[in-house]
Amino acid sequence: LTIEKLATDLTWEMILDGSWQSTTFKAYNLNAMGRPTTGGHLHPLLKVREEFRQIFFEMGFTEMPTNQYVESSFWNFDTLFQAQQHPARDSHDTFFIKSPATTKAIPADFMEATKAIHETGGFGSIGYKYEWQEEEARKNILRTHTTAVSSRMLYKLAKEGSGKPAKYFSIDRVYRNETLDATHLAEFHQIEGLVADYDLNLGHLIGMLKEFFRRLGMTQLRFKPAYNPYTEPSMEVFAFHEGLGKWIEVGNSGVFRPEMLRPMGFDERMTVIAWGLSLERPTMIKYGLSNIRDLVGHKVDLAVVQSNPICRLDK
Ligand code: FB9
Repeated sequence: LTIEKLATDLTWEMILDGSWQSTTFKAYNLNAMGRPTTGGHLHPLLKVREEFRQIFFEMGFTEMPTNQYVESSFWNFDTLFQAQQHPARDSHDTFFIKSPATTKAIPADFMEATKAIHETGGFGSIGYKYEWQEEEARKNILRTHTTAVSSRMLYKLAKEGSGKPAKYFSIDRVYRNETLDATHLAEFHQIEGLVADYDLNLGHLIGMLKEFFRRLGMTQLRFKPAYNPYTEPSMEVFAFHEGLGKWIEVGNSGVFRPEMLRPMGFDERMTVIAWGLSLERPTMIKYGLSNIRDLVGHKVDLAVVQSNPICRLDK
């Protein structure tokens, strides 16, 4: 007739004084639901990045090593045949590193070949006809595009001299000293793909873009002539987005110039097609975000990160 409070825990005191022997313990309820485990949650950007990585892997691409945010102007601009007077190289557009302000590690022979292609041209090019400055090339910056990594990988491929084709991709952070607004921050993730092989042309690039964006669920593409310092011809890529019911810009593309490839040591038959887009734009569209501060930064609602659905880009 008495209600005895049953013990739920075996304590060290009970073991010490032997009271566990006379204590009645509550029976285990093995059907009780366990406490919900709160695991980690992938950020939307990382979910979308994984989708893009899988698409590239399925298409036979190899991921480039992008874990170097600080880059020299040499690899970020000069090897891409981007003139030293180009406005994008100004501090209004690029973050320069105070310390170490310059790099020592530039391959001497490649620097000479890059200097020559800028100053006097070569391989059929007339160059830019200006006095190329080594100290300008040695300035350290936060990379403004992952094309700097593509340049390093292509130089390595040229040095191997195998003439083997290659398909590389990168998805990582890049930095531009730009005016911030609802859809632009000074840091974003660039996605870049490139194919190196003999005698590639715009038709190959268009075909590659159609296959890539088809895997993103976008089958209607349009191409508009554009300009990049390092690709000729270049195209802006537009796609009809079924969900939004309108045409949207989905990236930029082109054929790397001989002035970039020949100084690396490639023979004239080796051609490289490439394209780029951002990670933030598709992520914001996918998750219905209009302000990039709802996606990255200190104002992000972590409950959204924990609750938002998995990402399937082609469904
Ligand atoms: O990502 C962009 N748009 C986009 C991409 C995918 C997408 O997916 C759908 C939902 C499923 C939707 C939209 N853009 C490129 C286009 C615009 O957003 C543009 O206004 C902003 N661009 C950025 C530039 O920012 C300064 C996006 C970013 C961009 C642009 C060009 C490149 C990379 C990123 C490039 C390149 C390139 C060119 C030639 C050779 C190698 C690389």
